Amino acid sequence: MTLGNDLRRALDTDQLRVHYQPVVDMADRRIVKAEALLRWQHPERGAISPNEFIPIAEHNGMIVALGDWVFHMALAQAVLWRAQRPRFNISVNVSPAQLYRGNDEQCSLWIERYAAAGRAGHPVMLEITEGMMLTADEGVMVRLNALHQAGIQIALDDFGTGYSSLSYLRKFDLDFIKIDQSFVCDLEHDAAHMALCDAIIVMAHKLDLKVIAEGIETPAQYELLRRAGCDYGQGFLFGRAMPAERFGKLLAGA
Ligand code: G
Ligand code: G
Ligand code: MN
Ligand code: NA
Repeated sequence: MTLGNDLRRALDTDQLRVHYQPVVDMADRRIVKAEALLRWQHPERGAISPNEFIPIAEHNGMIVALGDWVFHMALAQAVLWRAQRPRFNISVNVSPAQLYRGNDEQCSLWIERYAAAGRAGHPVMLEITEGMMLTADEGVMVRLNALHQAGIQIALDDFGTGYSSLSYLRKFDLDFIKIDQSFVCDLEHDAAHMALCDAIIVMAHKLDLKVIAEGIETPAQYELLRRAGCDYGQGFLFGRAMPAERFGKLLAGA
């Protein structure tokens, strides 16, 4: 049995879960967003990282069904949580393969469901990576722009790690950039990384984009980024990705 075949069955047999990692407002550390992250509990092999199974899903086409499922789950969850926390939203990672030719139907469906869920206030947004855009064709751009025009916000993930980070800021209609965790992890010891974060935040704001810093693990990193004007933060300091039930309790208590 290959992992690819197992993955086809995983979705139908309840082995997959969507976990949620908190994203806080840097001003007061209140949870205002979450990132949806897939988890797979394989019956024999135990937990398998998305780093391992997402590429397989992209290769065998499963990514379309998987991605659709995550979008659906995140949207439903966001609508629920917005009842207790207005403006709360959830970001969903998107693979380029989901936006290739032939997937217009999926895009239309997302837009429809999104509109039905009440798009005012943006219950979900999409995360795309710079890496993903390397392989993007014209159709991918067209579909992304259609989603954006329907009110679905877009974040550029892993910012700073790609080939041509800056050119993407011109090519797409974006709302957020997410500073990659590799720039954040040693912020308090590395003046160059601090300078890069400072510059990214200033530039983003001039372009009317909000900034989410990823991988914040220490109070010092939080404080430095807060003072630099970073809008939102994500990382183990605020919480790891967790099951929906636990996230709901955290929201209710915080
Ligand atoms: O949560 P973790 O650090 O293990 O995630 C590893 C990688 O898997 C991250 O780069 C993340 O973006 C990716 N990933 C997690 N869930 C999804 C998903 O639903 N769709 C896609 N395309 N990637 C995902
Ligand atoms: O590639 P993407 O940014 O979508 O993936 C996010 C990944 O980063 C997830 O796998 C998540 O588990 C991981 N992550 C989130 N916060 C932290 C953190 O504070 N430190 C580290 N090392 N990893 C983190
Ligand atoms: Mn992401
Ligand atoms: Na990232």
